[in-house]
Amino acid sequence: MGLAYIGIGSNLDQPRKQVERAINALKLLSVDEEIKVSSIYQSAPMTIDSNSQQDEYINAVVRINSSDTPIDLLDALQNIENTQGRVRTSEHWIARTLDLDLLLFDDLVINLPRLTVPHYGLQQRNFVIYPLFDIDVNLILPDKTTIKSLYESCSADGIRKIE
Ligand code: A4P
Ligand code: MG
Repeated sequence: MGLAYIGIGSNLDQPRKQVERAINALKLLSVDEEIKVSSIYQSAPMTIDSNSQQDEYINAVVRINSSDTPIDLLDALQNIENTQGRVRTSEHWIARTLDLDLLLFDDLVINLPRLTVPHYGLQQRNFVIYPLFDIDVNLILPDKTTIKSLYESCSADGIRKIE
């Protein structure tokens, strides 16, 4: 059994509703339905091509109690993405109905072809750091970085709490 932190992002096809559906689906993955949900944020799209026109994202983080292995959990997350109409292409960072990232799983460090934990962008993205801080102000990453230090040093550019 482990505590899994899952980042939710959507910027297509009614993003706020997509996030709500995802939260409900994640509840069903948790062994005890005792899940923690962060505030909901709106954030400027981080894109590869700065000329690309994408809508703002809705972002949140959920913490569940999982009895799955990390790879089984990743499969379950991808099933939820597919159920919510995620179209997968070889292109990264394109607009999507739903993106679920496994940010942390207890204090595990995982480097598999399909799965890197902690998620590689965690320490650089305010739309991940803010909601993680909402869920647990005392969170410590596997490399001993505290979420509090990331929260205090990260920029608030482009992000606002909407709920
Ligand atoms: N993968 C490896 N590690 C993980 C993990 N910890 N969690 C693999 C989830 N997946 C993981 O992901 C590509 C592959 O990563 C998966 O097949 C899985 O095996 P994907 O979701 O198909 O593609 P992607 O999301 O386009 O690529 P990537 O590099 O994962 O992008 P990110 O980091 O997810 O960023 N701007 C704002 N404001 N808010 C956002 O939420 N999100 C993104 C996507 C871009 N811009 C954004 C936001
Ligand atoms: Mg992703």
